[in-house]
Amino acid sequence: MLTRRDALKLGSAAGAAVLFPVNRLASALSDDPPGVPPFSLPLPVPPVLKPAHRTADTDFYDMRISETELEILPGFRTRTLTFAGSFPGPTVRARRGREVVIRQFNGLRSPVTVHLHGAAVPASSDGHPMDPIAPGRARVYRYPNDQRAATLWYHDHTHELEAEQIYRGLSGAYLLSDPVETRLPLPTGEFDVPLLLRDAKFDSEGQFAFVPDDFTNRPTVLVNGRPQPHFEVKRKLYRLRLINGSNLEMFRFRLTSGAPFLQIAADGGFLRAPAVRPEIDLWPAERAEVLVDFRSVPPGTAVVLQNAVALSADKRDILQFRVGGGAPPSERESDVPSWSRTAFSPPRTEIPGWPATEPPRRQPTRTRRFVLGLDLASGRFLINGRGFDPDRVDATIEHGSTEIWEIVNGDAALGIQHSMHLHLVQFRVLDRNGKPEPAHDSFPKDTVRLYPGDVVRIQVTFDSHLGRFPFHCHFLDHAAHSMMGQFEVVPRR
Ligand SMILES: [Cu+2]
Repeated sequence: MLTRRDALKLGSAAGAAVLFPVNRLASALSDDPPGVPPFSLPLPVPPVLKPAHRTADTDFYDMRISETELEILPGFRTRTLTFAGSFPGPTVRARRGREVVIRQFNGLRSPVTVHLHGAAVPASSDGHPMDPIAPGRARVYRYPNDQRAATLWYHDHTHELEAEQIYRGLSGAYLLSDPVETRLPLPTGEFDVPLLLRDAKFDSEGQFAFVPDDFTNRPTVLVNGRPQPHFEVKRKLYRLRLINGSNLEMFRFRLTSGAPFLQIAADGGFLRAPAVRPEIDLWPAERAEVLVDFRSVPPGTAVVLQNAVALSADKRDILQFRVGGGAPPSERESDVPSWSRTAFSPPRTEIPGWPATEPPRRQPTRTRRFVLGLDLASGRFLINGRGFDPDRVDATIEHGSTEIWEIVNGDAALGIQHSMHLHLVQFRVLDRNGKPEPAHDSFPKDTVRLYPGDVVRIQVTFDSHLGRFPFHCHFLDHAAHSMMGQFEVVPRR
């Protein structure tokens, strides 16, 4: 089994040879993806979905999931799995306290489920892998939006098909806002931009080429569905919602200007305090909301968003910001201190009105341990030595309980990264290998990174919905190969 570390040593072509049967390697090498000059395409922003109708407390939406031919690479029609014909899917904008009801019609030939990642929803609306929408059928998902403002995302979760179906297009942003947020001097409208990033490989026909677990051979990063786009920005403050929608790609974001990000939110919403971050790690399914400050950047400047841990130079430059002219900052905006001129010197990070709330910490009642590891004999990815079994519940939890889960990446020797995502909840990462996790990576989180050999402890309170929910590695190709379990929240006795 080739490890990521080995692949780095070998270089990607030799690495691919170990992974692939020979015939497949030959076709992979001849199938050069059509080249697109860097920063030649404009960044699209996915459309915001319009409700079919609204009532006093609920927004109703309709989406059709279908295969659609789209121009992702200039001059090619790529068969893409889409929500409402859009790639990425249309953005759903929800408000805390207003229910969202989405009717999803499955126009594919395969089953699909729709999971709203990071949301506390009833089990019947969770999009459990074993609860699919059959081809030609529809299903209604109900999202109560009874949680803090957050950048969530929705994606397919069909048992064993999720990795391929997400890879072929099935994901989109779901932005939950909160009255607290509207009182903060944060950028809105065209200055509040979701960036859904993901790995891809295209064949010579411009079609998505999917080879499971083939992380050394996905040479393209798409941002909102385009390779290496450019984004014409004004000299303003921007709120960027970074969503890693990759199957396998790991990012360490940085800006070529040397300016840091001001991170305001993690997976499940606002941090207790904004954090100045020269670089931000984001693994599959993780989100970070950042403020990027172009207010004092000279017009005509180009700033590139890069991945400092890209496996190849081609994948390092992700998105180019082209700074145009623009009006001086608005009054509200100038409440947020400028830090682009003072790169890496610690600027003030206070934002007036910042909520700075965290739920009270409860006393945990028990600790569970989960070890993630590749079984070399079967090639399956396992948790505590077992693959996913829909009939098995791995943890039965009384409603209202607080638990500590100790999660171990057992693949130190193989050098394989894993992560852990729990449906339904936001948790607190307590510590990593005995050291406290930095605040920006601690709470609120629903997906946690596990470097090879890591032992990470998280604290979780199960006080929302009852029922059976999955937990799994969010390297999708691992999840699709069995690295998944289930917990069940039962009424308190
Ligand atoms: Cu994994």
